[in-house]
Amino acid sequence: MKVLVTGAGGQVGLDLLRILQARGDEVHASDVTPPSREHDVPWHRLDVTSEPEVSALFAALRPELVFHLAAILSARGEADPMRTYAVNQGGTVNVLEAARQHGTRQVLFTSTIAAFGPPLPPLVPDDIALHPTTMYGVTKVAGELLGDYYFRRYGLDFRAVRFPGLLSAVLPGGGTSDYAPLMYYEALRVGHYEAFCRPDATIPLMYMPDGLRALVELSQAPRERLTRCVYNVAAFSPTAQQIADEVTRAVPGADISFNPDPARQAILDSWPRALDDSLARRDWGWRPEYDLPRMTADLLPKLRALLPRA
Ligand code: AKB
Repeated sequence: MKVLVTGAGGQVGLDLLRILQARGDEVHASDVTPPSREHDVPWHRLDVTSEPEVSALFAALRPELVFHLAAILSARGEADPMRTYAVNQGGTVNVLEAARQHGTRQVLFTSTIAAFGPPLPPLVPDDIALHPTTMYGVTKVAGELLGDYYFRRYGLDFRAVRFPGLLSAVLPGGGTSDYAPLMYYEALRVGHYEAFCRPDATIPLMYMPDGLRALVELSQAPRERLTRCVYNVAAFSPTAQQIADEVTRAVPGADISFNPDPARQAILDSWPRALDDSLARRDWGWRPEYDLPRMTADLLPKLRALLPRA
């Protein structure tokens, strides 16, 4: 199958390319910047905000399946809301319209816990009023609604997951959930990390292999089993202190401290503490494999291999 990944140079894209290649797809990567890591797939320079560029690439490739990952995350998005609007919202409508015009069968979209905002119950279901507090969240809600529109209006098979904060050996760029991966990364790299959140900050988190599996499994699910286009997916919801304890247990001598940044803490406070993913479990058999200790055991050796302690 011919697959196009937008935003392929980001935290999710680089790992997704390998999985798609391993299953034998003809994979095409695209991003506005050149790849930061070795790869052996065709790499297309693509600015998703440019409708002519997006349309030309779709016309040339005619991808059957598209993973649309290109986006600016929450913290970086607050530094430049207009650019975030252009990339996240303009980029998504350009991709959906090009998919419709050039015969793409399915578009997978990565939404987020940032789509939600207060007031929220302790366990947040799929269907609840959406009050995002960041431009990133606003544009992800719009992306969900646009995809749903293209599905109902044109029959484009649009599917999306609402991701928790993701952790992997690839560092994220510009997210508010970054305190979690940075605890591991900096503990190994320099032996200490000052987190920009409170110790009791609690949001849903997920280890990347589960996140990638969620994308691939949702893509493969028979459409007739799906009762919606957009699904919550969840794994674990530790407090920041629990992550710090886990890191200091696994990296003896590491010092994790807290110095909350009011703006980023306010974003974290506006997000769900835990997600109800029962509809994903029921409709397409979603199950996470990693909790916090299992993730730590798998992630640390991978980070150690990349990062000899300074
Ligand atoms: C962010 O922090 O902006 C992202 C997200 C939770 O979607 N990692």
